[in-house]
Amino acid sequence: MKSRSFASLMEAYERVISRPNPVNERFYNGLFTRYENPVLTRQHIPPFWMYDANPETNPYMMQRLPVNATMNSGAIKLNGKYCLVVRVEGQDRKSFFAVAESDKPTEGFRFRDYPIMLPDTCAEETNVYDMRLTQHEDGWIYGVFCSESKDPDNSDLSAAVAAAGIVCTKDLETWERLPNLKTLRSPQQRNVVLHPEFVEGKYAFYTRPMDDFIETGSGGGIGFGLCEDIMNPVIDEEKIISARKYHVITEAKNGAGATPIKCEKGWIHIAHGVRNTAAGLRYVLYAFMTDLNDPSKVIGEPSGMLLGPLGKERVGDVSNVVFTNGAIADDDGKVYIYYASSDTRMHVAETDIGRLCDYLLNTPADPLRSPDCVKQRCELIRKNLVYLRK
Ligand code: M1P
Repeated sequence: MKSRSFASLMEAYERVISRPNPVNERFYNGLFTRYENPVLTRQHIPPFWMYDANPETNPYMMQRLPVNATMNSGAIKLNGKYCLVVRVEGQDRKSFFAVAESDKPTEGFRFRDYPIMLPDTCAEETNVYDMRLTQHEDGWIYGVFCSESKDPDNSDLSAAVAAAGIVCTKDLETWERLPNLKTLRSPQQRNVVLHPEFVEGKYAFYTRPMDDFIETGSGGGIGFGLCEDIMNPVIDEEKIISARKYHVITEAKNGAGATPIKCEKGWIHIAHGVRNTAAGLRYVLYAFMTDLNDPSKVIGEPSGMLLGPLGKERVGDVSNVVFTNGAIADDDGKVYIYYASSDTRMHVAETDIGRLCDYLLNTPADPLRSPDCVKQRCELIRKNLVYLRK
């Protein structure tokens, strides 16, 4: 094979970054727009993160530290830029965080020169991933992420413990580490999100109680808990606000996703739901709305999924998965939902507050049984036929 020059690798990388991302015109559901291309793939990784650029020490111009995936990203608009804190996974299976930013919400994302160096405060912490970013009313931007360690009490090599790590920043450049969140009644936590406002004068977290690393066990769904002091974050009571149920999209597990978006009608939550199939776990996005004054009270809960994997999105390292941990509500009312497909690459779906509110408040709830689903559909057909045959 012919070795390439580092300059040609840089040219190919620049072509990927500047590639336009047209709307996917074949897709329509009245709720959101999909785009043709992912917004981030491993091709968006700067070559100088992977290759040794010096041909004297790298005569074959070979990748020395390859990257496997760019996925589950926290999102925030900061100083006019659309910023993603991306979960970058090396080929060594370890994830780390890196900021990719763009002047446009749907294309042009470029990584900053260096990944984030998180303060390394715990020798047992082996992997970190899936950061949710919250611009809190206390003035700080918080990042809440999964901090994973080997389970010291289990001889099974794959047994792990998941906890919620917390960092804070003002600029996504300098990060301070806070103690991990303690939930007194749940041994493990993943998919924890900090609410952007104080509730009853306290910090409010969406949690996902789990008995085990993979299985949530008795963990009944997305929880909600208050904590007095973010510098010593402890939650003693978690109230389940979005429960798992038999034969719905959240049967196996669910988890909070993007930081809730505030609008006139309530708080918009975009989460993920998981069910089991003969082909393995299937992850989809779903949404619900909670009360403006009590973000733990659900006031809109449409039936089924908001967004599922489509076409090429279905295939990747962990196939049949879509996952979100970041959305940006823009000043003009548009909402960009950043989601990863199959634990491999990042996409964006575009919608707006008006559509999301209509979806959340006017889509019927899941009637939970097939006969009632048919009745629900027949009622829609009946109304339509009356209207159309007038
Ligand atoms: O592989 C799919 C997802 O699995 C986990 O989600 P959950 O905690 O709900 O099982 C996460 O590890 C996530 O990173 C991953 O995308």
